[in-house]
Amino acid sequence: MMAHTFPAATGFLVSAQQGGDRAPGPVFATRGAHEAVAEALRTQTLNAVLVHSGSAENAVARSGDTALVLAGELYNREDLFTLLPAGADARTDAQLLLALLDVYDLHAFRLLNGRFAAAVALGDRVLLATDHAGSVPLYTLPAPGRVLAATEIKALVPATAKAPPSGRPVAEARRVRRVPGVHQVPAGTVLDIDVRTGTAVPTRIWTPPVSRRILPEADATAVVRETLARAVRARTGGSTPLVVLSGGIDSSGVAALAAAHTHGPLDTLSMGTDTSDEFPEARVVATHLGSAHREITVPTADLLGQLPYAIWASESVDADIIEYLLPLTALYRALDGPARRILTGYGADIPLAGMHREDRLPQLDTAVAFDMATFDGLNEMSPVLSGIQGHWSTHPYWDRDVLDLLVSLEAGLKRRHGRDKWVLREAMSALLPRETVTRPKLGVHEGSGTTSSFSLLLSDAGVPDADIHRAKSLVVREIFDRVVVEGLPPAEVSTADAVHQAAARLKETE
Ligand code: IOT
Ligand code: MG
Repeated sequence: MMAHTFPAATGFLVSAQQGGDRAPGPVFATRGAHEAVAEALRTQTLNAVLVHSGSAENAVARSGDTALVLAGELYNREDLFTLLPAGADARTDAQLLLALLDVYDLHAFRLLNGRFAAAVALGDRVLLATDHAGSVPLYTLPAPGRVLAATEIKALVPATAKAPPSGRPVAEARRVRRVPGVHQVPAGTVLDIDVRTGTAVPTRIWTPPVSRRILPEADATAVVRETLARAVRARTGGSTPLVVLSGGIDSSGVAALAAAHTHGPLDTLSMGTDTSDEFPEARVVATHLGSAHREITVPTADLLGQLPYAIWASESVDADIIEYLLPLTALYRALDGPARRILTGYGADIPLAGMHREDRLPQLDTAVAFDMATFDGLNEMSPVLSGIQGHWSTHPYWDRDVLDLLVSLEAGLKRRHGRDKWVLREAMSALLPRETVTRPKLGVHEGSGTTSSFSLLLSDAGVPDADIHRAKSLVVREIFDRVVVEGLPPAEVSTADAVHQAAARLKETE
């Protein structure tokens, strides 16, 4: 049961070297034990440090001249098994992937529905890949003779200081701010790297649907309910999960479906601040489902002080995304006690255009297409957010099948009968109270007062209203440079200092 409760590993640093055997000594924000492994292949050695919570050996697989490490987990194991010869040894997700690589080579990644990052040493090649959504971020520094890769930028920074940019450019990959030579492995892409030259060739293994499906109302709601139920079940594991619950339709839908697969009451948790909360709305759902419900109130001053933790964990430099992630970071940090498997409703608004409060169909589809073209690199789904407290989070709406389905539904099913996210609301209507099903969207950054409190902090520092958004970006980048690039512990970095620096910088450029 333990093995099914947590992935075998939740992060890694790997170094694939021709002939080498130097074990790297990394830092991670993800909490967990570290285990070093080394696999000597014919022409290269794969050294890795795994972050894990007890079963690191299950995150490594080796056969012949191939070795791999996997952080995270797969959700379509049963389907994948049917592709393997009878009796194949595929007890762990890492072994399953190894067996599939043997049959399909890098195209194995086209088959996977999961939340993972993987590094494979195979002959003279290194394959690096994440899941379709890049939901476990992966970074690389490929150089002739040595390829480095890690699930956190900060684990690669020491290597860039010692060996300045001998790294090779990576086609189609985003560079990391102020960390020379390091690139983020693009979502839905396998990088096939020649370890002798450091040259990377990308292959797309997933792309968001660009066409739209036409379905009768009843068929659309049935398929949404079934597909989401399967995604929730695959993520529920062997023990009672915890659902982070705002009382909106997204997280309430996940909670209702999780409750159906859980023996005994589900655990739910809501956060609020002293300025704002959604406690009454979440309580309605908790009562309806009979969950063991908890509320956490974070003082607003404390919340903004945790900005360095949100940026340290997510390694994101997008100020809007950080506003969504900050209240969740505060929630996870306040969740002490044993490590939990956490389900969220994060990401539902992207394929359903829930953030846009848009009732015109062309604009709605434009918003969906834009958001699906721009999510990569924002790291909003990163497991490190909860990983800093040792928890494992997973997001059923970004299950590959759920996402493919929701994106592809024609816009009129998303906005219908005067209601946003109609198809989801209707799909969940039998499982939830009427008031939850019809409740209007309130973003976590709004419900917790994060956006307004952050704005106020900047106005108080003398930033004019028109510059607030720019100032937020400056604050986020300033903190990123401290906690990611320079590697300072977040506890030693002050939001207030970053705010004053941003205000001063804006004055200079006036
Ligand atoms: P929102 O949808 O409000 O929250 C995301 C998830 O965080 C919820 O489903 C819930 O599981 C958890 N959550 C939110 N508020 C609370 C709370 N008070 N207590 C406990 N858990 C809570 C932003 C947003 O509105 O979040 N995220 C959007 C859009 C992302 C935009 N990104 C992009 N365009 N690339 C989303 O789709 O989730
Ligand atoms: Mg939501």
